[in-house]
Amino acid sequence: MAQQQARGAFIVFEGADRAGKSTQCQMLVEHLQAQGVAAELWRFPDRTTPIGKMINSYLTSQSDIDDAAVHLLFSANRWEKREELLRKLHEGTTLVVDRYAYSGVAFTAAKGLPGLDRAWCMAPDAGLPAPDAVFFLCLTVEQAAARGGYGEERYEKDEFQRKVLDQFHAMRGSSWRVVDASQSIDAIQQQLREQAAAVVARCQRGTSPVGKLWE
Ligand code: 2DT
Ligand code: MG
Repeated sequence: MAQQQARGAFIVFEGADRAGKSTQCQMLVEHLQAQGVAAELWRFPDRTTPIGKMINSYLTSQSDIDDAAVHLLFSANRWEKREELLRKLHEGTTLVVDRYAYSGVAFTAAKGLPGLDRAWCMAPDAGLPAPDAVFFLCLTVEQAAARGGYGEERYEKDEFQRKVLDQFHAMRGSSWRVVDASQSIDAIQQQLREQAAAVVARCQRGTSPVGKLWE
């Protein structure tokens, strides 16, 4: 059997808006770097690419795009980063990624549109690199609302967020670590660091090649 290469870990953060994903991602990356682990913070959508700019204009309601078409743009935004993502992992860099294909499926499927069911939503992401772990920051809509208002972007509404959460829960798989996001920032971070250390160590041993969605 061919010797597998040591590589970086691919860690995805998911969860509803206001669960603290961005704060926790940032803290985790800084912690890993301080430990001497090569690590980068990524996020999807990546609004800096030409496709990402179209997505940004949709999310900020500067443009309307057909629901199916915009779903494919979100997926294309991941595909266009695929090569760089794999290269970084194989160079040994751990990637901590704020949202990925699970958000893609959850947000479109939550619209409940005819023809755009979960299976349709999953199809365009099939074959993308699969994360080694998904950290799901779990917060109820009531707890999220108590943290103050949502922003101004499309999707940032209680009723819709509730449907998104239902979709996330329906997708939970074996690589998911569910973290209670109602705890203090430091308590959450402590748990994430322990979980991340195990995933990073496993990938450094070089025994687990990068998987593919939705296998
Ligand atoms: P933030 O930049 O605040 O995370 O908001 N979304 C995201 C989708 O609808 N499909 C996707 O594939 C992804 C990655 C979630 C981005 C918003 O875009 C939604 C919230
Ligand atoms: Mg947001």
